[in-house]
Amino acid sequence: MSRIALITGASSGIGKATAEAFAAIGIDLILCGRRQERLEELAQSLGKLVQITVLIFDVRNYQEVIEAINSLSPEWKSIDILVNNAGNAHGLSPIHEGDIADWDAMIDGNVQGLLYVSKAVIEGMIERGKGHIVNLSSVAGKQTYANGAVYCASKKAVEAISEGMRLDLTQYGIKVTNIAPGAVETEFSLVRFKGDEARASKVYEGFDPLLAQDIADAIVYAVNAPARVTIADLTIYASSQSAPTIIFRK
Ligand code: 8X3
Repeated sequence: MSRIALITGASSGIGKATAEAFAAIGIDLILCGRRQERLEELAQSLGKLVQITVLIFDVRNYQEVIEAINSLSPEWKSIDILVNNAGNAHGLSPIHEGDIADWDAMIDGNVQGLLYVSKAVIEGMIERGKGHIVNLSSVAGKQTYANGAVYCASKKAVEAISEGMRLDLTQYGIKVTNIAPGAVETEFSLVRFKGDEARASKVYEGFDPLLAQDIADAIVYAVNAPARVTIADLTIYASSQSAPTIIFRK
């Protein structure tokens, strides 16, 4: 019987790359997100390799989360791996110039959303006495940088939640892995800079940024580790990067 993984934010970036990497090793997928068309497209292409189901919901809305998870059949509810990938940065500005809507989006999406989905999935993992939760943090959760206080705070919260989950859930046979990527070239900067392509592409200029696939590879490593092994924490930088905002560019 193959494993089942639920991936949030599966329509693009690290979530999509993880779906592709999981499909390649035979893990059945529950693809979650808000962009139905993209998810259906991904489901169609990966459906040649594994069983797929698609759930459309916003992680920030607890009711939507619960209804979506409850709509799964008993077989699909038996989730082995939860990848809490959904999350974004919104804006990059000094704290006194921060936009309240940006703050809400980051705290609600990156922190509350992760908690809501986890709550909906953990119960079943405890009943089955097994499971693996992979939380996507960031190097921003390790080190705060100027103009990023709220995004960094949201990712520090993810770090704390990963630690807390591990403390509370290890006794039930549930592994918790926290992954902190550095500069990954995805839609991340485009979202942060509200569609400003010129500004977003500058972030990845003059060096080789990480690819979403690099992070997916690390996630595969964590979920394929032997039963006796928990990969607790991985921090992954681009090889030209030594801290969140220190990048050696050509
Ligand atoms: C993304 C990495 O350094 O832009 O989480 O915050 S960083």
